[in-house]
Amino acid sequence: MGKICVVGLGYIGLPTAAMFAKSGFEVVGVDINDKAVNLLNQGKIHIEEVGLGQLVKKVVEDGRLKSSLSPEVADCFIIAVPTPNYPDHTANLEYVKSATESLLPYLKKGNVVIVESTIPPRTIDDVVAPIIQAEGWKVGEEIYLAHCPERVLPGKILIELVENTRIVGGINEISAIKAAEVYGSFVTGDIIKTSAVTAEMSKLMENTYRDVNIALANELAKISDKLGINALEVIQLANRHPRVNIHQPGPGVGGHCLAVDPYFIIEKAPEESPLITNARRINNSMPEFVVEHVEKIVGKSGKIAIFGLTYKGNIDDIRESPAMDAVCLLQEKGYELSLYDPHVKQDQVGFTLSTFDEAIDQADLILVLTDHNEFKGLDEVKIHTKMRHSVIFDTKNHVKINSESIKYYNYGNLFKMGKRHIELV
Ligand code: SAJ
Repeated sequence: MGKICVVGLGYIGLPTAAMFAKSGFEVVGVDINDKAVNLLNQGKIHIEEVGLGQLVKKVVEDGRLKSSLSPEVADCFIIAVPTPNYPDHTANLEYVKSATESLLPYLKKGNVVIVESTIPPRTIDDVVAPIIQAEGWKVGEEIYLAHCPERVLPGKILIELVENTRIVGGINEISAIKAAEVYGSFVTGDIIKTSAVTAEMSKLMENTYRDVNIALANELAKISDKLGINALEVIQLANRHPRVNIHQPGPGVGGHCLAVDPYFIIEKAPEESPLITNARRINNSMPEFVVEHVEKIVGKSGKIAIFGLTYKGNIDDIRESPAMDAVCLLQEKGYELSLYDPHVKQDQVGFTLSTFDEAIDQADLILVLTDHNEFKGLDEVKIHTKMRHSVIFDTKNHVKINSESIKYYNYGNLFKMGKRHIELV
């Protein structure tokens, strides 16, 4: 076993570092966040992930994982830093570049350098390799370079890191072989070797596939609203075909993957990607679509209880959340809003959060924007007694309502909304 240096100790880098340590490597984790580094050296973690706390504690106590503000000489370097996007949606590669530069003083012949960060196609060839070459190294001969994207789901990271198929894209064949050997230490899923650019593109296309399919479902919701069709029933029926899988419509697409990655393709080939571009437009238009329907229900003013702010159910992540966009639009229009999200902490948002009781008190509408488990069965008696109007608009088709006197809308019956369903009191 050798030594691995992991640069970037976030949601991907830290679990990856810990898994390598568990499988016998000596691992040094590097981050610019000194608080995170100090915590880790005490065997504690700065992020939430199932099972990660125990694992890190063990490998730190065993002396196999330590953390530092700067890299060290190692056999393999893994870069797992964020790739945020600029306001025009193009990829900001500054962290990837500076992480690569930070390794240069420590590189030695035979090292393997792996980039796990999500990057636009050709970044390994056009951005990362030239930085290493400029130091005088022959990339692919003296230093092996590869892109190995991650594809794990938060909450299941430690399991998926081991079991998922891993794509290993080398700048040349020998680089792919060397990088695949590294992952072979703990990955039980298939490890598939390819070129760096193919690996870059396949990672982006996984999330783009999902984004485009969700856009199709959202477009169906809009069409069905116009034509008086139950979109949810259409999806159910069409999906009985053995080769059809229409996704679910909703208030839009959020998170740091689906709402970001397709733009990395668009920036490289804008003329050739009208479908991907339009899918992004459609999904981005959904908060506005939701707000138009809120207006149809409550009219120009009223109190709206927002249920759910995160980008998807049962997590605490509000990055790129369409729910937050809908909240801003409703606020601009002057509605009184109360926000209820049992997974979000007050310091995460600039708005005041409410309890369930406070949120529904004298509300004219419950607007469900996230499918948290807590929203599945709501207290119908309280809805009756506390709300001014017992109406729910469930953009995730998630809430189960039994009482017939609660008016319930989802994307299956939008067309039943009249111009105005509630008389103002
Ligand atoms: N959504 C819908 N309709 C659907 C499915 C999802 O509107 O039918 C929405 C969700 O509400 C959410 C957004 O899409 O706002 C994204 O959620 P998600 O669960 O599809 O994906 P992420 O962003 O949490 O994680 C994805 C995963 N990629 C795929 O499933 C192809 C994950 O495996 C990747 O590791 C992750 O992106 C990543 O890091 O790239």
